[in-house]
Amino acid sequence: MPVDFSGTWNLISNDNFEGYMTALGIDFATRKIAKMLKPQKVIKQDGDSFSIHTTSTFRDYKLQFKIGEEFEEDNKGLDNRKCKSLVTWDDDKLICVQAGEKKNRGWTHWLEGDDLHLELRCENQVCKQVFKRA
Ligand code: ECB
Repeated sequence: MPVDFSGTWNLISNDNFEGYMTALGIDFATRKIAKMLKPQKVIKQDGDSFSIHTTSTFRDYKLQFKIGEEFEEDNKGLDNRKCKSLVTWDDDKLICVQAGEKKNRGWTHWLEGDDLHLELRCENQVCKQVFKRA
């Protein structure tokens, strides 16, 4: 049985979000607002099908995908660039490669104890987020 990420998760730490957003070309004013946010993730996992809904007081972002099936991602409300994205398992880690204009773009989710971890990558920047169950 694979690990189950399902649940509602609240952000408790957010390391180098500023660097990640700068690598994505997010403007100064938007970065100042965005780095104050404490987003919540609602993850639904049903076999190989996932939905990850990231919500905040400023912007929301909803992603749906199936493991191993490449999809068009629009990053609407984030940097608005389109990517060809693919999510796969690497042991108990969920790995997304977001191929497009930005090199080395992607993310990894895993569970550690009771916490949900997320590494967000773009170019040479890595943002590390940790979430606890709501
Ligand atoms: C949606 C809450 C954050 C809103 C930030 C608003 C503006 C900043 C613009 C771009 C920054 C890039 C990403 C924001 C960081 C988190 C949003 C979702 C990141 C993501 O790809 O999550 C994955 C893995 O959980 C699922 O989409």
